[in-house]
Amino acid sequence: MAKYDETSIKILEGLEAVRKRPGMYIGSTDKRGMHHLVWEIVDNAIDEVINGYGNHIKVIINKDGSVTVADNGRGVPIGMHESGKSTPEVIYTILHAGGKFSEAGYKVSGGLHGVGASVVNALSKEMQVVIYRDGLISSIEFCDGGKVKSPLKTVGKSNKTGTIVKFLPDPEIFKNCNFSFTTISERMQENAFLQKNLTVEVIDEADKKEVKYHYDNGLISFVEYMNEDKETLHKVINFSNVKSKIEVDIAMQYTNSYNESILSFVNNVKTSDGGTHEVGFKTGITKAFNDYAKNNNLFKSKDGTLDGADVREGLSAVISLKIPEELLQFEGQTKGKLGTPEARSVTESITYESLKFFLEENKEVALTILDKAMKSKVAREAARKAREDARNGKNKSKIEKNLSGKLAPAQSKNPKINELFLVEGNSAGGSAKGGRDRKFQAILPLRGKVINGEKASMDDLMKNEEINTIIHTVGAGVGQSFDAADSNYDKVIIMTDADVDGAHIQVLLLTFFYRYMRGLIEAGKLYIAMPPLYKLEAGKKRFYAYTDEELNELKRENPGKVSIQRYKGLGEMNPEQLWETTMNPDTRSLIRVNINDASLAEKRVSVLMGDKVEPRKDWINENVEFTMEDDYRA
Ligand code: 28F
Repeated sequence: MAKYDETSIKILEGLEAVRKRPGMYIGSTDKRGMHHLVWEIVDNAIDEVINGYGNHIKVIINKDGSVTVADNGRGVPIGMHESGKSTPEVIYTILHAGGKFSEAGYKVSGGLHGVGASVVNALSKEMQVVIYRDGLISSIEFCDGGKVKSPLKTVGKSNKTGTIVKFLPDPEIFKNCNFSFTTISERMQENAFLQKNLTVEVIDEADKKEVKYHYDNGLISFVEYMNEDKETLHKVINFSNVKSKIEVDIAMQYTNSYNESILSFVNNVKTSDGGTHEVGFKTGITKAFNDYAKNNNLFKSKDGTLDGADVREGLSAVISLKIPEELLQFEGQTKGKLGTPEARSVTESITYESLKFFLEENKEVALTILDKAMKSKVAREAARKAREDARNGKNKSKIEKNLSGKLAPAQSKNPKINELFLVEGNSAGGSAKGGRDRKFQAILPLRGKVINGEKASMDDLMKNEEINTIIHTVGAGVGQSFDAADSNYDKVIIMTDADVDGAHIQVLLLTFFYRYMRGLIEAGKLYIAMPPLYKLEAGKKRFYAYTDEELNELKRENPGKVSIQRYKGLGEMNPEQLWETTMNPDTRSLIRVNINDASLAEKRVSVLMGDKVEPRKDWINENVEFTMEDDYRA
């Protein structure tokens, strides 16, 4: 490795630019953007570990809203830079001082992140960096978006090495945000899965919560974790190999569920949109299983083949590649898709060869998986036929009759403005029909509990009346044929009671949308309505509170005699009240359902929907927030 060179730091732009347009650097200034600050700092610590320095990373959410990240790597160099400033000052105040990760001979990690620590500083009210290195403890402090408050100075002596960064996001930039222990610990756990020697700790000082992750079995543990609440068909299959300088490590396991869940990483950075490595993996497993089936006469007809989708039913897999910098290529707007062409052929051949060998050695496992794949093939062919029948007008009148009884359609036929409310229960449906603006709002009351999306197969789902009605009302197809552009509605809004049952129905519906109409979520068209929890009347004035805090505030603002009603269900509101509080675009709040992390959503969905009761109970009590990230006021 080349010696790092402090002159290699490039000085490109001032921190002002970052403060002017934060979105350009961290995506957004909501909760997600604020967490991005943590990832930037954590990624630097991870890089140090990937390079073989240090094995422990700690993240602390402090009581004052700041975050501390610490590693036990080499410590940021503390010498002087040619500019007359200390190296840490340069690194933390000059944008793209990330010469660090390339010219400095410091091996690149992901190549995806790395807009760097200076961006975090630019967007922080306070930042402190403490460095353990060269027998010294050195500290530098910044404030107000990267102004030096106290230059680098020695504050003590120590034989330890490492870097500690503490920062407080600027409240003027991140409004009403706070750090989430769950979000941070989930991401850190992922890091621990990918880096066998790493121990991570996450501590929430405010809520007194603490977790520690360390996995000796890496990807195997990752897949076991993904399938924790599912019924698995065999032990995790794990293989790895290196070809053309590309290192491939894969773990995979089938469950009795109907869903596939493939996660991929390149140099420890998640490739959310897949890319050439995923394509190669899929081709590799399809070939390996087809070969095996053919060679063992498992096909009924001579020209039988299994589709990729059949071979992936019930599959959970993690693909991790290490690619040298010169071969790295990312695509897509968020650079979450691997473009490197070699990654495709390398992953395909490693997968094919390793799996072929495995199947030959493990006949029982091979037959179990193939039996499932064959069943999938039969079911999918049946579903395809049913869809074709529907397209050709068969059964059409039946569907329309079904719809006409339940759906209260909007007068407008404009998919750019129309809204569809999915309403729990018939009585609430009645209020919603009475209260809505019929010009653009349609109401679909749902009876009973919607079918469980995790356990049901596509076939079962299509037979369920509630689900069928939703599919036909939205009118944009389902599963692989779903296209959000065909949706009859700009917003599909789930409206349930604000109680545990309501939360459960929400989750069932979310599961269904997540599995079978994911495009609707990705297009930002799925919402959750927020009915008020309380009505407070003071004299002639009437107020609504959506949280307990709001209620307390209202009580403070209206001293004296007040009457408070707690709404147990939507049905308790009359149509006018429901309109005013929950449906009127001028006064309501909606939560936009936002799945930014399929793996975690997947995990949550299976915790909730899987066979085991305990995790489900805990989840409902703790996480009514689910995958809803931003509070979107429409
Ligand atoms: C809590 C966050 O940021 N850890 C880091 C290092 C180590 C080196 C380094 C970082 C040198 C010249 C830029 C040390 N010794 N944790 C962290 N640990 N950065 S950030 O180098 C930065 C470059 O320009 C390091 C030798 N080489 C590199």
